[in-house]
Amino acid sequence: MTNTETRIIDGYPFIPYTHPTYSDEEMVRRSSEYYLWLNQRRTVRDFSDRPIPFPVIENLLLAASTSPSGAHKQPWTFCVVSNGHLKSEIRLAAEKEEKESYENRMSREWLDDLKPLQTDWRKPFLEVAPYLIVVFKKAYDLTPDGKKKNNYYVNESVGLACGFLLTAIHHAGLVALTHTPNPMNFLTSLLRRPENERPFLLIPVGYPNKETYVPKLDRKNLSEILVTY
Ligand code: IYR
Repeated sequence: MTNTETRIIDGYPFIPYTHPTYSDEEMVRRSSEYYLWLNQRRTVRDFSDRPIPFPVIENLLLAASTSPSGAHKQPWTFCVVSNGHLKSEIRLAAEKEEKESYENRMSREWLDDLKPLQTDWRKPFLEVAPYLIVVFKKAYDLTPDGKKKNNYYVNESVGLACGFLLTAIHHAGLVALTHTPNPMNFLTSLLRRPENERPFLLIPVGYPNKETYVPKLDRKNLSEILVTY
């Protein structure tokens, strides 16, 4: 019988935690299989407009929200946009900023670095993808009576949640794009977010279009990313 009893430590409840463990061989096999599966994830810019059931999106966000966060503050809000009119407004505003960025704000080096990806200021996926998940970070929380409550390691926390979200999307058989229109404050006004929230990432989710191509890119190998001591 496993112990399911809550223990009170210094006035705070703790519950027993168990997690399956594996033999060394099994761990090598499982970790390798997971890597091979995750390595098939690609950022996709060419979406189909095929609809996705909303419960899928809800599950993806539940998965994202299992991410660790500073002091367990969960400093994130996920705005999900499927309304065609709003998607068009987002596209229009994003393209306005992106055009300015590509034509005047980004350095030559940056533009050259993007050439292998063949991106430009046009963002049709903002209207085509069935859902846009706009992730906001909460710089601080607001109590119902308007008091500010601190959040901690907000960028790390929300970045981790977005990573969890991307793997969940991959697991569901869907694709995503981590889009960062710059600046993105137009999302605060278009989505009428409160003053404590800042846009973090815009993630279109959907099926890839038929005959989608992605850039032929290599990932760094272990010797480039691993230092052992
Ligand atoms: N935000 C622009 C530019 C862009 C920047 C990076 I760094 C990328 O990896 C890809 C694009 C855009 O979304 O096109």
